[in-house]
Amino acid sequence: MAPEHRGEADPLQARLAAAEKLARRAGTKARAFFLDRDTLHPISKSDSQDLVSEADRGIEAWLRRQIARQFPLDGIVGEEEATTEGSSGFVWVIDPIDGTMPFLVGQPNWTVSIGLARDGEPVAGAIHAPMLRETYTAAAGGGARLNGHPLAMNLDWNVASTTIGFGATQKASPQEAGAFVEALYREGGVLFRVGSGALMLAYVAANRLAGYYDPTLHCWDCWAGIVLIREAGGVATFDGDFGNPGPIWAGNRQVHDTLRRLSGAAA
Ligand code: 2AM
Ligand code: CA
Repeated sequence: MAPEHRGEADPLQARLAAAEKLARRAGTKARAFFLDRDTLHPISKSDSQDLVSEADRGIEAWLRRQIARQFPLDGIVGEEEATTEGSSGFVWVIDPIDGTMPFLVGQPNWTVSIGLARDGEPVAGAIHAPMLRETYTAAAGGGARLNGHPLAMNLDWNVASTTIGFGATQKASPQEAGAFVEALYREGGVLFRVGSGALMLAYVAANRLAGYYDPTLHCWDCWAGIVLIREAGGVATFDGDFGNPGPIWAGNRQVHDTLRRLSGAAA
């Protein structure tokens, strides 16, 4: 065990437990902002639908303080602030509100997403949807859970079995987004979208969607969800990294491979 983890019974389990607790507490704070959202002052970041408010900023700052206090040697990558470098090998990958747009317009489909990397690999995650009263958790080798109940993905489904999540934003190429939707419908698929990539990944893990594709997702939107998918028996490939957004494909092996083909990705 690395010297910085000596004294921790199980460094990963300790962090998963903390991530779940922090996601719930952050969710309670976010819910209070949500119920009073008319008092917020959102501003746009990269485009008119890419928004941030004092709720996102305040909750990320609070999460960073809690993580730094409990795990001072860990790094932190988050949506609203610059990266904190660490030395433990663990990096927290956090989105205080995934789905700022649905949050601001009063939809319930937003989440707090807290993922963990160890030596660059996704190893744990907690996704909390306060308005849906759902908490998804997973740690490498420990399975995935929804409100404590184990999740196991349907391994027989194909893209025509039930709906497919698709998360293109204004950062996506209109031509490629259109071509993917056409290809999906030709294959017998039907499209689903809510404003939280983390929630759509959690829905795949919970067999509420057959798969998910997003051409330009950030690591904080998908890090926790990747662990959920893999621990529920599925496959997730993310071609971005901590510094750059990238495409993500998720589903059982068959659905994952079909979504890659339909999106024009190499096999
Ligand atoms: P965010 O709310 O944390 O910025 C899914 O494609 C991702 O895009 C989400 O995880 C969400 O991240 C962002 N998103 C959701 N709805 C959006 C919209 N209407 N415009 C731009 N980005 C959106
Ligand atoms: Ca966000």
